[in-house]
Amino acid sequence: MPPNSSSMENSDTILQNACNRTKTCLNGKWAFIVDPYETGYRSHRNGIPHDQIDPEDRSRYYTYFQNRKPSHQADMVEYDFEKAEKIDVPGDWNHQNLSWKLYEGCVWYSRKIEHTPKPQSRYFLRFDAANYETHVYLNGEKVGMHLGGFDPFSLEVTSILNDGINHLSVCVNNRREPGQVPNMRTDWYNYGGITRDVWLIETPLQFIDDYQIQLDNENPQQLKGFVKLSESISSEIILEIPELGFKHKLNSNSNGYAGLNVTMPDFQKWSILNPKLYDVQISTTSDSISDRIGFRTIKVDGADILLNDQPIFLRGISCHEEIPETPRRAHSIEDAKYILKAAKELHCNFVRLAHYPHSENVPRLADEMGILLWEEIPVYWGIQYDKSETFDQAASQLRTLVNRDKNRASSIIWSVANETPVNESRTSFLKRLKSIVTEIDTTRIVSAALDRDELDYSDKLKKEMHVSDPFAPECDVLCCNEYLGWYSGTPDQMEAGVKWFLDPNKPFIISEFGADALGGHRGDRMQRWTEDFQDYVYEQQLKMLDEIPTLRGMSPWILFDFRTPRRNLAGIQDGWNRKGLLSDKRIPKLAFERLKKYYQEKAKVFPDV
Ligand code: GCB
Repeated sequence: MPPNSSSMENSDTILQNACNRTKTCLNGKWAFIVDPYETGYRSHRNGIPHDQIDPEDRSRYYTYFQNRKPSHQADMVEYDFEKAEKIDVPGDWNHQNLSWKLYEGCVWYSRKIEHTPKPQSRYFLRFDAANYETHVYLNGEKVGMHLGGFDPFSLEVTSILNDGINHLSVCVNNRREPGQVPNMRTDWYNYGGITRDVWLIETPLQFIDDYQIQLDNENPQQLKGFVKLSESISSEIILEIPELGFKHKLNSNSNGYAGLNVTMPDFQKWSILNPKLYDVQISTTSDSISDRIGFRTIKVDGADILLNDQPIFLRGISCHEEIPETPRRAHSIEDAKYILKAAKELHCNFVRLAHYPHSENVPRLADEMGILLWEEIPVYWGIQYDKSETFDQAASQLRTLVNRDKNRASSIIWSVANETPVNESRTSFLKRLKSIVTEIDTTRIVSAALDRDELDYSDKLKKEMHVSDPFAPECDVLCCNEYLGWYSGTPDQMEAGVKWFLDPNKPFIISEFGADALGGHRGDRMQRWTEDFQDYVYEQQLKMLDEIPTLRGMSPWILFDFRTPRRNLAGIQDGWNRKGLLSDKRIPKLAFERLKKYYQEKAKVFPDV
């Protein structure tokens, strides 16, 4: 569907910490209609979306969002949500019915909401994610639309919500389009539907819309940030951390904004070894909200990454948000535990959340587990860097991610892109994305997974590596993906040594390396697709990386095998990328043990703080 710019989200509300607000959960069984010809969405004659046609001229037979019932026995209505199939929300549709496994296109969801709205309250429909283009209708009225598959959005419905039964209809379309972010080609599965929780959130008429409460990196006794109210009003705001006996009064200006810069009493810093979180309460005369926040500093000094002013090494792993055993898109807190616990078993202190924003459950759990995170948006490979609509979608996804997780201690790196082809429009695109991050958050590291200059897919390995991407100087930490021994040459060619030529004053992270191995497939270490070959690649990679003086971390590709329609080698791939250190059955491959041992040793040289 081409984006319908006339009906973007209906408010610019942030609803910071949405998960801890007064809310009604709308998860459960929803009615579901698969609508590949977009019959319920647009007119069959001219393709105009029904919701843009004058109600008088609309064909009343097909406007699914009106949820019509035949009014007499001769009346014609060609849909019926009551008789339609039922589907679990949240959850991708692909795993819920075999016939929807590879479906990409338009679907309709519908459910009733029984509610008694309070006169002194406002109401927002909150979708934690739906992939990719979503149109939301309540009681037959359009309340807004959203573009983006992995970012939350909130739509105000106060004036439409009736006392009693309300009818919610949601049209979701996951068809891949050239102008989207990501676009047509990725290396992951295009799970469709309402993939994360849905809530009806209640707020007072004037509420605390947003806040940022972080330590000042340069002055770590100082709490810095702001509180922003939903309305442009002057008001007293109270910030409390009860465990510390801390209470501080702020006054918002006439824009409803109050800057924060206050000395903290003695407190314990959040760290990998002691992921201490404090209950933080913010209140006004009309609203109050509570969050759990950890206070730490993160910065770069020469080639070091400093957590609370102490050098750290990021013992990482990359992961997709997928449960391979089903397989399905992951979304819940239990799913987040499944993934992060596996990373802990590998002795990781760092996880790269590739290649799109993962559910908010992940950073919240990582906060509790003391795991550091890389967060990213799907500016991936060759998207349309010269199109302003594409930039707007990337910018909106990035803004939403940074706003959502800017109070999470675990989140330390914002990545604006992955493996993007170097040219002028792409570099200016990435620079503009970086400035979007720094407008919101100056307390974290900004980077992108770049390519090395010697990018080739030949069977002979180059011996010297450089990263002179023009976006590299913009990155606080230099991050590079490389597949030496897999896509370039073979692991035996690495024995002779590969040298990296890098800025000696910047930390370096290898954001990806790896090799495919079918779990349980054993053989000669030079036999491709075996666990032995993958292990050999890891052996050579780790030897090579240890020679790089500025190396401060790595996130090899990848924790689990993952589904991807790009990988079609029968008997080996069968629709899976096999670079997981754990198979799709969660069984460790040889390289899992090798990396784990390497990390255990690394932790002795670079102890966690
Ligand atoms: C990459 C991509 C990642 C792919 C991986 C691969 O460089 O960043 O998304 O899945 O390579 O396995 O080829």
